[in-house]
Amino acid sequence: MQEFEVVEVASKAFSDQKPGTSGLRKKVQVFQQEHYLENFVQSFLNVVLKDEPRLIVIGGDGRFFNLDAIQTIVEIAVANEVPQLLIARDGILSTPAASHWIRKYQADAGIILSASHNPAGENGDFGIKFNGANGAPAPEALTTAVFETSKSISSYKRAKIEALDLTHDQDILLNHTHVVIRDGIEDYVHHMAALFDFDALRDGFESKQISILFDAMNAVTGPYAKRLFLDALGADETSVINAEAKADFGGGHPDPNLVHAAELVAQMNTADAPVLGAASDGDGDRNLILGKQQFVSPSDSLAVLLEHHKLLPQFSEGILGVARSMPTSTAVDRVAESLGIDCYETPTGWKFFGNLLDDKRIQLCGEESFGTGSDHVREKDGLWAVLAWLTIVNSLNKPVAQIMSEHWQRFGRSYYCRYDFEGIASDSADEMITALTKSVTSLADQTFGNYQVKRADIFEYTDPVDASEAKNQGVRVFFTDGSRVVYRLSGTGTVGATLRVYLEQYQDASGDLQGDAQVVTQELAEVALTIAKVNEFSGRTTPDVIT
Ligand code: G16
Repeated sequence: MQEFEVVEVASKAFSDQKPGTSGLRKKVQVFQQEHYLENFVQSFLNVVLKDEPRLIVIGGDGRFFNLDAIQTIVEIAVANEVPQLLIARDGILSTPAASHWIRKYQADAGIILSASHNPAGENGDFGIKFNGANGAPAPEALTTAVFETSKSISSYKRAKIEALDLTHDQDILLNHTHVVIRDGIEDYVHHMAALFDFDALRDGFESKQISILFDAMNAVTGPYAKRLFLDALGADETSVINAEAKADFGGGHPDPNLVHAAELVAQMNTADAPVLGAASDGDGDRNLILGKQQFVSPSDSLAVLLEHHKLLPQFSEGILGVARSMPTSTAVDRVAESLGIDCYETPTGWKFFGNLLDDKRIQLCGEESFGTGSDHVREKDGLWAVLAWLTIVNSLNKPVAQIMSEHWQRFGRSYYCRYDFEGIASDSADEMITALTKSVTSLADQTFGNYQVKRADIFEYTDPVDASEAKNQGVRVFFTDGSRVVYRLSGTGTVGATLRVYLEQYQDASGDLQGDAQVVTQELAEVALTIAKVNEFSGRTTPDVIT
């Protein structure tokens, strides 16, 4: 057994360790400051050690600083005598795979190193998030307690151990801590095999009824996708592109949307495109679904999964309820209504689905931000969503475009777009939202072009399971024709503020269902920018990204 010393290191508290929508995200250089990561991890342990955790899962999306951070976390956890650490081989563990590990091995918590889809590399972003014993992102009560602790922490404990070799599976005993290093991919693949009918999918690939082009965007899902689609399902070798998980994500921006997955989009617009195109993000929880010359918006994807849920083996006995985040379009609400099941509307952030899933009120949920998932883990799961779509396409034996068109014929279509204004000065963005919030009561009945405001409000949420409350979760403006605009500031950026403007315009089945969403929502967008005085406050007239 390795001999080592445990030291108490004096440090000074940082004031900026408040987690956002999904953990603490900062520039790599911020995390590289002396004591920065150490303080945050010790603050977390100070909070959770009270419950005497037995096992903590550790892994990340492989981005720059991942391995250094894991070493630091292990040194602090060993010094704090955490009994067992389960660490992913090579540090590679997608966010949904981490959630699965926590649940499968009944861990008490997980530490996931990721800034999701944010760019990586020496000058990129880094992030750390904590998950609870149910595998879900830590609830606000826990992240607030960690933040409060971080504001006054003055020291942390550190074990002076040798650098761990994470390149192969092994068990190491370090004083009171049993360190277990295992492949973070295998269990996840087995879990998927238990949820889906792999024989049917293999037959589908073999007979060429289905085919796929999956873009791993040089991020964490590369090795997972190869084992799933190529090894387990027999898809053609060329089916997975950008499959090497690189520390800088190949210099790209692994956000699976029409802008950043341009290579995939171009290939799916060719005549010989496969049946399904898909991509995932940095840490494997987001997904993009495309058919041949057909984009499926995340909101529509959720609605279609609910419409055809009986084709998915895990839902063969039905679904009791679904949930979507508030800015996500109401497409899924209409399907839920037709099925006579509950549909919950939660604030942005996967953590708000955790209680609903645990309480078995919902089995399926999703967000406009390219997140889809089910009760099989407590995170959104990009590859699960892709397998669900493959299953539906294989069972129906119809092109994605036809599946969408039939869905809209039945339920009507929510034309949907999101405008992102990035890097706005934080003060200006706050002033804009404050002014908008104040105007909420006076907006009703005002007319802007062809749009008349019906009502406006500030979204608030009371969790139906534990009655916890979330206030100020975005400004909503509803119009008399059923359209809706939502405004909120992103909680995941690292530079200035990002304003998100979400646009939804409903068209029933009697009208044109095949329009271009950006064109159809154009006037609504102009109205939205006028109402919020976006130009006045930010100097911006056009968004940086439209998805
Ligand atoms: C995170 C959360 C999601 C949320 C998204 C949007 O995603 O896990 O639940 O919808 O942020 O965040 P925002 O609009 O505040 O930037 P991810 O994939 O970045 O972890």
